[in-house]
Amino acid sequence: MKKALITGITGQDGSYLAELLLEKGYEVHGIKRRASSLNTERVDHIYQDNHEINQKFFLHYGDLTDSSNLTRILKDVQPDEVYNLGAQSHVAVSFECPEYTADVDAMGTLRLLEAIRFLGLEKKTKFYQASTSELYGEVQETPQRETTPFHPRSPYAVAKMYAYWIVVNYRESYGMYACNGILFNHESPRRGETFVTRKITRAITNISQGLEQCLYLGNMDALRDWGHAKDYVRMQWMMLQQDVADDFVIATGKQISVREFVRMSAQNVGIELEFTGAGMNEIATVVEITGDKARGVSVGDVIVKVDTRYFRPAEVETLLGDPSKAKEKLGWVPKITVEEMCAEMVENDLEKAKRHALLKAHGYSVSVTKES
Ligand code: NDP
Ligand code: GDR
Repeated sequence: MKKALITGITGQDGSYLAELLLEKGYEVHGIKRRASSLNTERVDHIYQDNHEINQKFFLHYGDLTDSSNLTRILKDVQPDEVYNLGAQSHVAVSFECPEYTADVDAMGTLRLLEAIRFLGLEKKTKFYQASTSELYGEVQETPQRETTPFHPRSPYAVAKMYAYWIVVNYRESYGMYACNGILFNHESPRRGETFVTRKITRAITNISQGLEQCLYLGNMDALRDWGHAKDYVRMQWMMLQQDVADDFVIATGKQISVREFVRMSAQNVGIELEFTGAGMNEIATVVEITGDKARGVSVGDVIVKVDTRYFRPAEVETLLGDPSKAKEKLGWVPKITVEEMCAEMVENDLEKAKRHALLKAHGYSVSVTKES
């Protein structure tokens, strides 16, 4: 039975990857951080405690900033595969916490690689690094492929650039099976609430139920190549099943703007929006309502506005990936379109919003977190 160790198992990708590996018969170990409140919601459905027989799923307390902890976990687990998904993964937050982001995202990767080497596991343990399209930043070529030069535009992207190159370096220096998946944005109902797609689907569904009045966004012109996390974790596993380690771009090859994602989300609850104004003054007004999903809004309501607080000191305006290499060499193609993914996210958030609205209607106090 193969053993895998996943950092960031409590995150979006970590939870989908853990499910996939358990299905494939792996023993799955994950590193979770100590938090003052429970942070395992995304993996609670696959959690097994140590009283169960044939336990296949294990969680270890740990942190990418703690070398001794990482070394001890690797020594105990002796994994065949390590998936380094743990990170301070929010680009805007990295401008607020640049040093911490570098420590976790850049140094954390080095700590893991060094621990593998220190324990003499470099010929046994295969290593996957969660690299990112943010490396391309100020894009030098469209679409972006494995050979496109990097120009990172945030402390997050700069930290991930170090991680990318240290992975390549350990592969070249020590013959480690270590590879980078250069993943473009991928989302799901499990996406963190402060990333733009989930922020939009939560707010639109809350607004549709009368729980919120207005969604405030930053740069709605930003263009992204959005895929589904389930498709992307399949590729993370595939990358570690090859004879020779290599780096791959993982993307859909299509892009839409943040504005289009708002429009699409609203349409999924029967709201037709008209966008007027530009830049800081852009707004979206409800011009038509169909069906019975959006009971909390009326025609004429302004439900989207711009708040400059969400603008970033340096923006990545456009990202579009070319996944040809992954298709040709690994036979990987994404199965879920952005339209299908958006519909799934809206459906999931609409269920939650309806439950909240029902509780509110029966006199229970409901707090809807809006800050993101
Ligand atoms: P999430 O933000 O959902 O998950 C990040 C995970 O890292 C969480 O489990 C988090 O723990 C954990 N983590 C954060 N800080 C530390 C730390 N100091 N030590 C150990 N673990 C830590 O990210 P995603 O699942 O979306 O992304 C997975 C990886 O892929 C990340 O590295 C991200 O940068 C990268 N990536 C993501 C893309 C995307 O579009 N989703 C695209 C390209 C790359 P906790 O739950 O406690 O916060
Ligand atoms: P990104 O994702 O920065 O691409 O990083 P995010 O969803 O945060 O932003 C995408 C684009 O939307 C614009 N935007 C807003 N973003 C947020 N979060 N909140 C807003 O209110 C808002 N308004 C507009 C942003 O400016 C940006 O252009 C994600 C993360 O998962 C990284 O870890 C990963 O490496 C990259 O994707 C690929």
